[in-house]
Amino acid sequence: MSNVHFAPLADHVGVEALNIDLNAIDDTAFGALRQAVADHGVLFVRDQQLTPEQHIAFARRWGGIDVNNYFPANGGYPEIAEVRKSETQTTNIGGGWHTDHSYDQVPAMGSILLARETPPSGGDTLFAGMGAAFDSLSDGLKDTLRGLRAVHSADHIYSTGGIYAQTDQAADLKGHDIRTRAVHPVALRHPVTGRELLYVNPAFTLHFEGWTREESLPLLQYLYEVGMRPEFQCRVQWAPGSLAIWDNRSTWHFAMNDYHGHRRLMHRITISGEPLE
Ligand SMILES: O=C(O)CCC(=O)C(=O)O
Ligand SMILES: [Fe+2]
Repeated sequence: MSNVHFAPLADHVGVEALNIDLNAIDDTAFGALRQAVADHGVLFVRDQQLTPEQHIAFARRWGGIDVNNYFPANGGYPEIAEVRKSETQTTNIGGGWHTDHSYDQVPAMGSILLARETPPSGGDTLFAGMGAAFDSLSDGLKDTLRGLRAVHSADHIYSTGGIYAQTDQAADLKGHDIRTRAVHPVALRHPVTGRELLYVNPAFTLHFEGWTREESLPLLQYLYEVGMRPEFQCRVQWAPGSLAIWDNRSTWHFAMNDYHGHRRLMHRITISGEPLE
């Protein structure tokens, strides 16, 4: 039995591991953390003292590392992406509901985000549980979704003509010429728990396969409204040394942008996933 203690963050998503030192956990405790992420979608831990090397070593326990193509790398550590906003910037990264890397053929399993500098207040991150969102749908709609696949891309976000190019994050981001397209099931079975999940997201999903965007939007908008219901969410409040690990298949997240005039710096390592079909 593992002696890691957990406290839920909300009814349907999120759990916090208490009194734990990620530099000193044995394989049993690590197994409990892995199970917690599978079961709750996001695991939150406070007060960690991790150097960049220790952050990378911890990430490698979870699996391979996917280097993000768009975010600036942290100095000497290509595995670590910087998610940052300065005192003078007004746009943040991740300030809309999304799941990371759904535009990849094999989307990342998850991300490990470590807070380095946080504003005096604000800058929380919201997470939403896509298992609970799927469960809440009618049997008829669930059956329809089981027969659908959706097309995902990041081009409208990160390319030269994309959303960030118009903002004060443009100079920090890279990969403007990369083109992405992936097709994934809309009702996904979680590879570990087998739980059914709603796998479309407002940022990267373009349309249902074989449907036009115009035909897809009404149903997508409905699914997004369900996914955004406050009852399926939890909220994480960061301080330097806080760390979150989330599962991109079973959760969405949203970085609040309510701290203008202050710096916020997060270090993110993205963990490789497995094919979704
Ligand atoms: O900064 C945050 O809280 C989250 C940003 C984000 O979307 C990400 O790191 O994937
Ligand atoms: Fe994100």
